[in-house]
Amino acid sequence: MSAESRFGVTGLAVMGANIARNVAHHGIPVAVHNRTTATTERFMEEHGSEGPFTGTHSVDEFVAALERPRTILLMVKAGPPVDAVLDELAGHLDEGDVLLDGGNSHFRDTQRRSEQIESRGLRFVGTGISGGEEGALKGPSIMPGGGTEGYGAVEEVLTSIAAEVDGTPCCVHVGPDGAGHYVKMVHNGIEYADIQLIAEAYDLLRVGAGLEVPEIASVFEGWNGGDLESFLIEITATVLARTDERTGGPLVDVILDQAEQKGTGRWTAQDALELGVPLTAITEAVFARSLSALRDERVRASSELAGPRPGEARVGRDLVDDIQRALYASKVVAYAQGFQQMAAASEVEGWNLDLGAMATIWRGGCIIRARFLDRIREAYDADPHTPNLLLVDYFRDAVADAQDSWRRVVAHAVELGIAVPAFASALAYYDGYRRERGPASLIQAQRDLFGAHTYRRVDREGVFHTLWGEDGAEVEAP
Ligand code: NBP
Repeated sequence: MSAESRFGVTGLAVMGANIARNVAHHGIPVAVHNRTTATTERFMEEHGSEGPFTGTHSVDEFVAALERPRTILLMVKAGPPVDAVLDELAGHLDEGDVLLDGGNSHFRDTQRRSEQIESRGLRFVGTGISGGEEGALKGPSIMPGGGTEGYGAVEEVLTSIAAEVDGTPCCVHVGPDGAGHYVKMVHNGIEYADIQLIAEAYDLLRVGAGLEVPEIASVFEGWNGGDLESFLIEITATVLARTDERTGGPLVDVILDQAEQKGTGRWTAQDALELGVPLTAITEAVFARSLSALRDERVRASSELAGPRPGEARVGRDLVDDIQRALYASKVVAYAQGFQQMAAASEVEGWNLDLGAMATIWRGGCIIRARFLDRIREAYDADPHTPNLLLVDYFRDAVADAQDSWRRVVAHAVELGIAVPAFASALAYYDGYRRERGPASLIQAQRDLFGAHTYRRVDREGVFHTLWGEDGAEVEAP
């Protein structure tokens, strides 16, 4: 077999197959491979005529089909399969060849693999890819990490297959080793929060404002024409407008209310705990999915636990407008928290992440593409060290305008017994963040009393401990 393919893809399940097709649709010769050869044969039968593909049936054949330096994208199941495939391929490659992992790998695994692969003279590009099945085929948002030389070898292919917004490809070299997969992880975490906030808004519109499902679909369609314009708001309108053929009612009403998760939201929350970043909205979204999964318990609790006594629900446009503003303000908080987490990780890992560039490459191809990502990019262009997006004029003013509505919605939800964990925690974060002095002084005092953990004072330097049980004297701790 002659080495005529510029790019290789191994792993031809839905994501890998669509990325390989995307590459070929751009006229780039691509060699394809899959552990189970029948899958490769099926791929070639179905798509072989779409572009310059070479179907291969063994790792030897696959590697031989590639120009040097070889560039190979792995799109196999995250976890041990990635290590198995990397190990097998590395034994067939030459110095300077580049391996990309495009799956949802944990960034710590990517850091470990970078070291292992690079120590064998190869290059490793841990790459976050967002956009699902359709994005993979038509243009995803791509977040490559790893060293600059490895990225340099694949930049042309990656930027040509990425989504494009205003002539800018949604692909940028994010930073060293695991940075690409880290940013993809936070992206997914933000997606969890965004989806949860929309679910809460829907619940409020339905149970709180008393709207019918088709009316709610129209509300979301209207919201998509304004500041909330985004892929997720758009698809919410589409989903709510869909009728179930069997029952004739809204399809959403016959779908089981148990949300599943694959783990990237949980990883984001876990890492926020490690970093000490207050990532409340994403974490609440993860817990809300966990709660939804306890269906049997919820069904029992619904008949045994008392809720508020039915009062007068405030029906009408006022509440709908309030919910729109509350959703927007809560989204700003969720995004501000996610960007703060990336900034914190960048600092700890020494990645030097360009946060404005992250907002730029999420504008197209991916699930959280939204109008206001342009505003986030502008904020970081103006000040790359912005400590929190809530402090940027545009978002500060938008949240200030929305806050009365936001408070009414959360209060109303509490009165009506509608659970709005993400709306409420986003508001609690906002209120906590804007407090010059909060109640943590009491926590510090308690910790000092029961564990002699010491405290600092507002009026003097140093670390202090109070002899609580004795004479009450304060002593300076060493
Ligand atoms: P899957 O995650 O379902 O993985 C299936 C592929 O892995 C098949 O090609 C399979 O080969 C291969 N594989 C497995 Br399983 N074990 C292997 C092993 N030990 N050695 C070699 N190959 C092995 O595929 P997917 O749904 O296309 O997702 C691929 C990656 O992309 C995953 O990491 C996933 O999390 C990520 N993903 C991203 C998005 C997104 O929006 N970005 C969406 C969906 C998935 P076989 O055919 O021989 O079994």
